Amino acid sequence: MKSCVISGISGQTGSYLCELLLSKGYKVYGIKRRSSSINTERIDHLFDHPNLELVYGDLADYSSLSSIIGDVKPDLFFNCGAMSHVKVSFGIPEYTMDVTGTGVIRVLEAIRKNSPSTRFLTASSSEMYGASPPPQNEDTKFHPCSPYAVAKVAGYYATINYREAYNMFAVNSVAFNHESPRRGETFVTRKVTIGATRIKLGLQNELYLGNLKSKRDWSHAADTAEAMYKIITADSADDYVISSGEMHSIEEFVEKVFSKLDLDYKKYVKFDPRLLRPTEVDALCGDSSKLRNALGWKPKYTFDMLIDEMIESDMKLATNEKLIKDNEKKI
Ligand code: GDR
Repeated sequence: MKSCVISGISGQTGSYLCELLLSKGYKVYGIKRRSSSINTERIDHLFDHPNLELVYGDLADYSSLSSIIGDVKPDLFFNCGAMSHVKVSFGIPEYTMDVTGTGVIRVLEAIRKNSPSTRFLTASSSEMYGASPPPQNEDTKFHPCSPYAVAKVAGYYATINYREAYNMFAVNSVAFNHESPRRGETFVTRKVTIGATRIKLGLQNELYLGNLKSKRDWSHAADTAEAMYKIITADSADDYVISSGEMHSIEEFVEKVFSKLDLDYKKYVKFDPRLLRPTEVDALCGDSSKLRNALGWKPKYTFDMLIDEMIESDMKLATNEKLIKDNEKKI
């Protein structure tokens, strides 16, 4: 049976990859960080799956990675783990470099020493382009604008270096923003769909946001996971951009979500300067023609389908919350 290891399996993209790899008949080993709180809700529905096993490990701890890779000798390794919040990385730059940057080197080293035929893919990021204007593709110059992006650039080049130095199958997927109902609650899209649905049901009156002028290229994380699988199983090792090719401002996203709920966002959205970043990435729009032409990838979701799915899911959560609150009042 083919096997794979996924770091960051409890995160958004890791959870979609886990479903995808299980559906393709892989034995999936998910790396879970030791924590006193439970944080596996995105994969809890797969808990009883006979081909899923969670193992303890940490991108900051070489020995755990080395023993997992040495024991499993997987066919594929997906590195989705990271300290992935751009704004947070300004507050903890050194930790971000350790986990998001050096973490890639730890996995590569563990593979080189214990299982050199394992194919490795790391989730690189459109944040690496930073201040380079759109459209961005595999040839665009990097100009990282945050400690997170700097760490991702380090991981990107480390991956290419291991490919060239040791002839390992080590590749980068350079994903632009990817969202879904499983998106972390502090990223802007999910913050907006949670806030707007709660406002619709009278559970909150205001939503505080930062810069609404920046522009992003948003895909669905399930489409991104499909692309990552195509990249790691391609005939030859290469790096690919994953993107929808559409660019929208944060304000457009906000306006669309609120108007789908028959709300005027201007009445509810407030500005909080604490949410601004010391350096902002103004505009990202990916050109993924290399991936589409060479590997036949095509996203299943449109921008509107993505938003509709996120609203529907958060509306269910808000409705449950309201029911509980209304019942509490009756008791
Ligand atoms: P990003 O995603 O930084 O692009 O990185 P995020 O959703 O955090 O920000 C997108 C844009 O929205 C603006 N913004 C806000 N952002 C957040 N989080 N919270 C707010 O209240 C808010 N108000 C406005 C931001 O300034 C920014 O311009 C994501 C992460 O998932 C990375 O890990 C990944 O590599 C890239 O996408 C591709």
